[in-house]
Amino acid sequence: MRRHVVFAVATTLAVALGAVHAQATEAPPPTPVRAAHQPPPAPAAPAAVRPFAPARSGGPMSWPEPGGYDFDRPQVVATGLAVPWGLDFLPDGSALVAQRDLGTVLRIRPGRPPRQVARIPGVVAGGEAGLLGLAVSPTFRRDRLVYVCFTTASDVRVIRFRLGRPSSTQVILSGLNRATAHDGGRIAFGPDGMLYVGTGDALMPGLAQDLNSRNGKILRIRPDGAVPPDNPFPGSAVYSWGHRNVQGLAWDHAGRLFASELGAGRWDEVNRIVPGGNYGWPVVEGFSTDPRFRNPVLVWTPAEASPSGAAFAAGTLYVAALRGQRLWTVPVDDAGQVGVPVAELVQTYGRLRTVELAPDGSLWVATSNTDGRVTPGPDDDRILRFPPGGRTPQPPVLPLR
Ligand SMILES: [Ca+2]
Repeated sequence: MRRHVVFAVATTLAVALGAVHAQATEAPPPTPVRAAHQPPPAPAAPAAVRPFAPARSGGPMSWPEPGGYDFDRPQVVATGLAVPWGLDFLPDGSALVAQRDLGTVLRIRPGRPPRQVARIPGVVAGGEAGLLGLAVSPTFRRDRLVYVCFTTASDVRVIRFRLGRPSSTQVILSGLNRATAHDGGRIAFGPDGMLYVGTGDALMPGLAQDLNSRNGKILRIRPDGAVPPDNPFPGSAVYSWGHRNVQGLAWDHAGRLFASELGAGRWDEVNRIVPGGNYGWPVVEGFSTDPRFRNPVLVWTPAEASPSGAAFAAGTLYVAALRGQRLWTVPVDDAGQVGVPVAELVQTYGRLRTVELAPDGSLWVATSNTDGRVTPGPDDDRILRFPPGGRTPQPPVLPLR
């Protein structure tokens, strides 16, 4: 019963915040919303949210404190980037970042200018398409492999290449439908060593409910592209289905996968992914009582979220919001239940595309103000580094071109 109450507050709050910001779009930027310091809003959750309240016995819930980072004091580690999208780290702590429209990969080291280390052949950008996700091999020290997901003229695909060997490209996954929007594109290695790929419906919503299509899915493949024998649908890369446009993948400390996806206009979602789960799109968006579909653990309105990248650190799920222009922080307890989300960086750096946890415990956030949706500022796009809490912040680094 306690669980019911906590969840109702969380969803009500998300809904209430959305209403506030929808009305405030022409107003000056609001101050950051720190929901944990506010009383729960009075309005009841809308009917669409009510059905999801899993009965659960047990004692009082204790939520880890969200945050752990000083969001007022970032290090700017790169400026002047062109639509940074996928971002991952090399063992030395430097980052590789994919530039969507240019099809290039940059290496970013705090205090040094970004350096181009690869140009991906065959990238055809346009709209939301282009060079999207990037993941460094978990065994990079041994194989030096980097994985990227992108749109060509005819499909969405994943290739891998050896860093410093541009001619070494190898196709891992190909043939997914591409479109000018809804291309998914986030890729990440799970704690099981498998590569997960968030895909979109490519503007063909029905594909999400078609198990013979890899669009509108989360895919799970081996690092060489083969289908693992323990996938939920034998012989298929499909891990979960019924998705609209998955751009965020993150695992908690217990190995549970959380995925963010952009809604069509009513509800953006964070889902806790189980193998074989059907998450409803396009039959339902947000919550439903249809037993065929799994409900999200959290919804936001597109105005307050439009979520892209996601990351986990110290009991908190971080979600980068594009249209919402904020970093959502979501406490997740040991049982995998989500608490009340707290918004950070609200309209501070503009649209946020990507958030990733660095090997040194810092949180890196990439903006997305050059993606054609807003007028970029003089330093856009930027990559920001937030040191872990409790540590002395490093001296600020001069913005680099
Ligand atoms: Ca859904």
